[in-house]
Amino acid sequence: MLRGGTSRGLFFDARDLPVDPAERDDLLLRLMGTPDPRQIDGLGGATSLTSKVAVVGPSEHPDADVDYLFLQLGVEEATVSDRQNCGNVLAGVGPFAVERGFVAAGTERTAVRIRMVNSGSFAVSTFPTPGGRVEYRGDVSIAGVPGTAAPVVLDFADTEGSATGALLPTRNLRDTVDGIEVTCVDNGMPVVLATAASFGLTGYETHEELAADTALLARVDALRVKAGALMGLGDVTGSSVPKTILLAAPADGGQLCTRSFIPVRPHTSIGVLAAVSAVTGVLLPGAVGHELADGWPGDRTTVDVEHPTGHLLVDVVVDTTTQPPRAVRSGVVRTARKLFDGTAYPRA
Ligand code: NQM
Repeated sequence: MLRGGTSRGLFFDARDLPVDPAERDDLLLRLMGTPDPRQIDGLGGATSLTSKVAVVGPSEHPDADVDYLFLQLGVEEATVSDRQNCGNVLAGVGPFAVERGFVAAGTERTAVRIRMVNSGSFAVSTFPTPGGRVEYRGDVSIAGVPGTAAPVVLDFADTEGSATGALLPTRNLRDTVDGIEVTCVDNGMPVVLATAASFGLTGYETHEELAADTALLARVDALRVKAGALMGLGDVTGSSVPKTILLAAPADGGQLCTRSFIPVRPHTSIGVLAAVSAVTGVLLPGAVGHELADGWPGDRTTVDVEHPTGHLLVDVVVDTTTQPPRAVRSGVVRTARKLFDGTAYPRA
């Protein structure tokens, strides 16, 4: 069990799990304690951010050392979904690959090339391994995690169209859904961008205020179900994607203020690839929220994204000279920590 960024997950050697996906999913649900709002009889933490699974094994792809399949388990619903990536759990994959001997550690740091099986895209994870052992201790702090830890630097390539096949899955820079102007983007995570103002919000509401606003959550869900169909995702009722992200001008020294919904409950911070996708959208002239990028420094690619519990710095490069625009690269710094290594016992 590792914390990866602001998520926590169970990490498996792919060879230890049943090959049949239905059998695998049944086992994972029983290990996690799903379905149950408290997951009292399993290892889940009673939120979607702590009901995550990484299935990791050596890769046969020439450009990757390991394959990483991400699975999102439900909490109250007995669901297991491979429809989305998770850039937070990804932070634990490199260290886990070294711990399990899938990759030989360097003497100072190790770079692990990871194929994200969910989307067929690639990430390189670089982290300290002094003396050939993973060092989790360090002085980097990330919003939403107490204390400090060693940095895990994640670089992404080929994330555009991760779940939908296109950076702009509706083929439009803007669509109108339920009378609200949206931009739908998929650069690692399919997201629906709208301004907080279009929902009658400031964008600076706390997580608790948003979570208590059941009428708002119903509107967010209705919007994303319609947008999901426009994005070619079919009927996304009950599916973990797309996510909705509401945008506002920065209010805390950052460059973009966000409130995201995963997919309906508000996030306490923001997903890594969700933030990459949001920034990608805002960088596109004509997209919803692009006016917020007016004052962004032209010579820097690092964007400081505000969220309910702090800031996330993401690096995004988009080529807007082509039609349609192309995502070039993106990156983020996370931390990870091994929490527990042992034998888990599934509910019968
Ligand atoms: O967008 C939450 C998270 C995520 C996903 C979610 C993520 C990402 O914060 O890359 O990390 O979207 O359910 O872990």
